[in-house]
Formats: sequence, C-alpha cells, structure tokens
Amino acid sequence: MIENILANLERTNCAMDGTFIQAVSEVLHSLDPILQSDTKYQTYAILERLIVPDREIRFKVQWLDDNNNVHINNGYRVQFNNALGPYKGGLRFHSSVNSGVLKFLAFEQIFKNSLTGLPIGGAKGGSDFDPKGKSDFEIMKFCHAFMRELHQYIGARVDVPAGDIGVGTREIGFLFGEYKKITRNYDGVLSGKPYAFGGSLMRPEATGYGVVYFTVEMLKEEFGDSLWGKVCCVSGAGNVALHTIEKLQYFGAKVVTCSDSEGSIYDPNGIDLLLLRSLKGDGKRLSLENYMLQRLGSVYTKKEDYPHEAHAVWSTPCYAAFPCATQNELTFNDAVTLLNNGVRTVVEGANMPTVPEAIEVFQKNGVLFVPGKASNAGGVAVSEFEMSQNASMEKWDFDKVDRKLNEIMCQIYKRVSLTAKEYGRERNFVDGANIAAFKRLSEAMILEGV
Ligand code: NDP
Ligand code: 2IT
Repeated sequence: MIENILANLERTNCAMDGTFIQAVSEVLHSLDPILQSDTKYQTYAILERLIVPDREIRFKVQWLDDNNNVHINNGYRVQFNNALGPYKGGLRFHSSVNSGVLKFLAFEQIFKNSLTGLPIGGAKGGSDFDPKGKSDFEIMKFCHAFMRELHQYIGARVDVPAGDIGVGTREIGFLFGEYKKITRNYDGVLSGKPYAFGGSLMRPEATGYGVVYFTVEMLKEEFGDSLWGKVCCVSGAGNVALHTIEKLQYFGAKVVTCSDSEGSIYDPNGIDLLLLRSLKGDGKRLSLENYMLQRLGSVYTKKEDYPHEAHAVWSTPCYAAFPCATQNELTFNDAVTLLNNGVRTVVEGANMPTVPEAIEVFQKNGVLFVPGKASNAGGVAVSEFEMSQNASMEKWDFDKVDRKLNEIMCQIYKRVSLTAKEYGRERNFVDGANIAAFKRLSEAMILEGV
C-alpha cells in the first residue's frame, strides 16, 4: 500500500519536489507497524489525506531596492494540515526556496507540532528572496511587500507564521508592522516578535536550547551519561547553531566545529562564542574566515577545498554531532567518517539535514540518531507559548518559559522512545517520532470526519 501511495505521489508532483517525496517516504515507511495494527487508517484514508496539503498559496512580491530598481520574487505559504490547531510554522527567505522545499518543511512541521502535544497544525512559507548583501531598508521593504500579500491568508486563530532560515526577530518585526498597518489588528498573528511588542522571552534561543535539553535527557536515560567534557561538532552558524553551541557549552561540552554555506571552522580549543557571535549573531553574515584570522590555532576550510560529497565540519573525532544548517547537508560519506571517528549520537537541529543513506549508517551501527522533528521542536513550542501569552495579554518570565521548554523536550524524548519500544523499534527514534506524531494526528483527523 505504501509503495502505491508513493508512486502516486511521484506521479502527481513535479521535479522540484524531491525533498518533499523524501520526507513523505521516510514517514510512511516508519508507519508500517501502526498501519498493520488497525484497519481504521485505511477506512478513513488517513495516509492519502495526510500527504496532500490543504492549500498551497503562491503570490508575487514586488519591491524596490535602495537604487529604486524593481525586483520581483515568489512568495509562498503552504498550509498543510490544521487537524490539531491553527496552521503554524516558519517563513524561509533563501534563494533555494520553491514550492517543493516548502511542502517538505510544512509536511515535517505537522509531525513536529503533533509531537509537542500542543494545539498547533503545520504550515511553512517563504520566498526565493536572498537576504544576503541587502541593506536593512531593502530587507524592510521586502518584508512589507511580502506581508501586503500574505496578510490575507493568516490570522491568530488561522495561521501563525514565524522565522526560519533568513528570517529572524528583525524580519518578523517588519512583517508585524505591515500586518498591523493593513489590518489594524494588534494580535498574535506572528511568533518570534521582538519582546517590545508581544514577543516571548527565549523564543530566539528556544530551538537550540531545546536541542540540547533533549540531548541531556536522552544521554541520561540511554547511556547514564552527560555532556560534561564531551567533544561535539555543530554545523551552521545561524540562530539554531549559535544557541545549540551556547547550551552545549553551558553543560560542559567542548564544541570544536561550526560552518556556513562557504566553509567551516575547526577550533581544537573550543569555539569562542563571543567571537562567533560578532561575525554571525543578529543576522550578521561575515565570513567565517575572520574567525580563523582572530583565533589562534583554529582552521578554516573553504567548502570547495573539501572532497565532494563530504564536509570538513564532520571530519574531526567527536562524541556527538549536531547538524544545524540545512536539509541534506550530512551525507553518506560524512556519516561513515563520523562513525569511524567514534560518534555516539547525532541530534538534528535543522530540518532533515541528514540524507536517508546516512541515517541508515547510524542506525545500523548503534549510533543514537534523533530526527529534527523531535529534537528541534523547542522553537515551535515556545512559539506556541508566545501565542498563549498574546491571547491572554500576559508576559511570562524567563524561568517559566525555560522550565516549560525543558519539560516539553523531556516529554518528547519520552514519547518518542516509549513509542519506538511499544512498536518493536527500540532506539529507532525516527520510527518512534513518526508513529507517536501520527497517532495524535490521525486520531484528530478521524474525530473531525472527512
Ligand atoms: P539561519 O538563517 O539563522 O542560519 C542558517 C545557517 O545555515 C547559516 O549559518 C547558513 O549559512 C547555513 N546554511 C544555509 N544554507 C546552507 C547550505 N546550503 N550549506 C551550508 N550551510 C548553509 O537559520 P536557522 O538557524 O534559523 O535555521 C537552521 C535550520 O534549523 C534550518 O533547517 C531550519 O529549518 C531549522 N529550524 C529553525 C528553527 C528556528 O526557530 N529558527 C526551528 C526549527 C528548525 P549562510 O549564512 O552562509 O547561508
Ligand atoms: O522549523 C521550525 O519549527 C521553525 N522554523 C519554527 C516554527 C515556528 O512556528 O516557530
């Protein structure tokens, strides 16, 4: 049945939908044991309904650069499934964005949001606008133009976008400003807002912190171990990577690598976070080469100087690896190198950063592998906390958000590991996550009717 559904999916989707088909294929193959357990999933055609987005919205974004040249970009919002609550998920501004990438991200988001146990559905949006090299005013003008179209489709109880690659607090601020001008509504229509007007404390940190809270709980339960003194490799140097590094260091780990789309840093003395933030914090995009120039003993490797299908960021021995940049960044060759270097666990900070062949290498060789939909759910969880605070006109303090984030991440770990055990897939956190998320989602879909 699964193979038929996948064949049909390939037939009805276009060439650019590769990552979407990859994501669906992974989920469907995980679901085999639960599908066998009850005929209701077939009766209600849950799989067939689950893999088609509720709607895909596409619009034109026209804007003027600082020299008054006209630019046109594509804007998108994929509202995938709202069985569990309002559509919820980030906006990505990156030149690689197209409808296929956003379908994959929105599809993953349904499962991630289900795992949080919170009342949120799944969506994703964005644009092929490239923020690199743009002035603050150009970013602002683009965000305003984007919202002039997007505002028609969103709402605090309808669809609540947030940040993702290329979209942080600054961009959400500009988007919110325009939404308010157009609609006069001062409500929680976006999360990840600046604290000054409705943002939650700790939303910027939440994804990275959550990744590490998940890891701490998992290491305690699975190995009776901790992060103290462990060497870790992290990829990326954006929001998720920076806060993952910060929390890993807080728990006593030594992080020796980070990267961006141009190259990577190896720092045997441990990443100097202050220096890294001065280059990459708050949306800054200075080259990592500057890190090497300012930090004795560190090594910078340009992406093109490293052999094909492998990445320098994964080439040093480590106990734990945290891919926090983008999809399909950790290849089969990277997995073999990490395995040969003794890695014990790989915890995804990004969405689907590990290719399926690499996941197989880890799983077949006893490396604990955690999919992003479980380990990076802290970001969207705190987004939901922001929605709660906005709806009740409250402000929670830092400790409350931190405690609730930690609780959610520990609960996700428990839910995923227990489900894996229950369905005979012990320590297979991919299957555990997909089945646990599917259970909650499919129950809601059945109860709501066709
Ligand atoms: P940022 O834009 O803050 O940072 C992205 C980082 O990834 C940058 O260092 C960027 O380098 C690097 N990167 C992007 N594309 C590539 C590439 N093709 N090869 C190598 N490096 C690349 O985004 P986030 O940190 O917010 O997002 C990172 C990942 O985490 C994404 O997969 C996102 O979907 C996921 N995520 C984000 C959440 C959030 O709350 N922000 C929540 C959950 C998941 P460069 O600047 O050179 O392009
Ligand atoms: O992938 C993700 O979970 C995000 N980009 C965050 C989504 C959100 O709504 O906070």
